[in-house]
Amino acid sequence: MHTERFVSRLTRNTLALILAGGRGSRLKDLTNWRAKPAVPFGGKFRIIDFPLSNCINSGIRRIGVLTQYKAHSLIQHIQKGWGFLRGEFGEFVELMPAQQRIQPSWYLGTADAVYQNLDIIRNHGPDFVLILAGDHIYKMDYGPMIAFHVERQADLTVGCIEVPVHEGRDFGIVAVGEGGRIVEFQEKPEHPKPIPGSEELALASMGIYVFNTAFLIEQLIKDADNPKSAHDFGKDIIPAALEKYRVIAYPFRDVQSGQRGYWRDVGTVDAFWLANLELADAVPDLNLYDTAWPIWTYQEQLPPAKFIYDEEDRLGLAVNSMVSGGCIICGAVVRHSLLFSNVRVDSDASVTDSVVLPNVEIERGCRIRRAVIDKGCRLPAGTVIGENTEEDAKRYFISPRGIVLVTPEMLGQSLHHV
Ligand code: ADQ
Ligand code: ADP
Repeated sequence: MHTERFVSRLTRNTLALILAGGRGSRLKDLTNWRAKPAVPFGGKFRIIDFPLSNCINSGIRRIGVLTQYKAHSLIQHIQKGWGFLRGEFGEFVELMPAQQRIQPSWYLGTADAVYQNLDIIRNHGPDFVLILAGDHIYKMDYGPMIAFHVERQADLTVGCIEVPVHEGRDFGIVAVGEGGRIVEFQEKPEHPKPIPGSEELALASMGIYVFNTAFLIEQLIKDADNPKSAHDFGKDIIPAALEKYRVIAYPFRDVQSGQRGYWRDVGTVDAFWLANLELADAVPDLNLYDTAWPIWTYQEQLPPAKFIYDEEDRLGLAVNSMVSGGCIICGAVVRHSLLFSNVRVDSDASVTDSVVLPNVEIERGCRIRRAVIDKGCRLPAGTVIGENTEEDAKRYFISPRGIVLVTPEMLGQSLHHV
């Protein structure tokens, strides 16, 4: 067991870099105007709040966020919500936009995104660099992972999790040899190899890496000179390092239970819908009420949610649902749904199995089922969604699972009408 003091010395000497530049195109129109890490999640958070909170809760207070694609609302969120760290104690959340610092291009792959910030990394002078993706939902204490990295005398440690083998195609798949050493790494293989002895599972890279700083710098410089490289950690840097260096797999465990932890890529409309709705379960796998591992965010100061009768004495209520601040439900029924901030649901409307992002107005008599409604939509009185797929398909995006995604543009509405 590592002592707390040992771990805190390591986390203090770590710089976290959150890769937040990807579009997340499988989220379809939800990422037309914002980067995937900025997509709202869980009623009042955005996806990036999870890795950021993990850093803070792990005692890592030096954090760079690397942005690129449609970064406006991401930058705004971080500036408004994450400025509470104390610069005078060497703490910061710093934005690192793709800015053509070294070469006249935007970021190529993920390794290039880090390479282009090498001078900033050098200036901060950390012993370790922790590289994270900005687009996963999970709670993880990075301290034990960095301690593991040091104890195993690794050059690079890769956070790993078991996934069903048929999902392995979406990940970097790892084969582990003696002492946890990674002996094979295949980025998104056509035929993922199962873990020996368990045909159903494969070991996947979570895209979480601990590097010794000097080693990282050396590898990035070497990679930048390689014209054949896609400049990506999964495709290039890790496979190239396996033979000569100590690259170790770290098994991810839940902060509370010590079991295989909750870790979700909410990268598709279906996964996004499901992960949000699961939060409304009686005992969800992801506990947002855990005071030992709080998820921080920026939130507007809003009045409490309000549930009222309408003028005809119809009940306004929500069950098996989460309802955020600023919502008003008047004479309408919300079932098994998640309402983000400032959602209005008017008389005689019903919302079922749906995820409703902030500032949405659902007018009189609407019936909404199995839908994701994007920020700022106004659903005119009597709108019916989720009952007739053919009708819906003419205007909206329908996911493979039949979830209807509705954005202001699909409704022919301008963006900031609320
Ligand atoms: P992918 O899921 O394909 O694979 P990738 O597209 O490389 O992930 O993006 C990783 C992170 O970097 C995301 O948070 C994304 O937003 C961000 N990002 C992508 N391009 C960027 C750029 N040019 N600049 C800044 N940020 C950028 C990776 C690994 C796999 C691993 C999975 C785990 O390559 O091996 O299994 O993550 O999800
Ligand atoms: P979020 O929903 O992530 O909070 P916003 O609604 O503020 O973000 O939009 C993100 C960014 O994209 C903003 O700069 C916004 O002005 C821009 N944007 C969003 N939708 C459109 C659109 N339909 N046309 C042009 N710009 C848009």
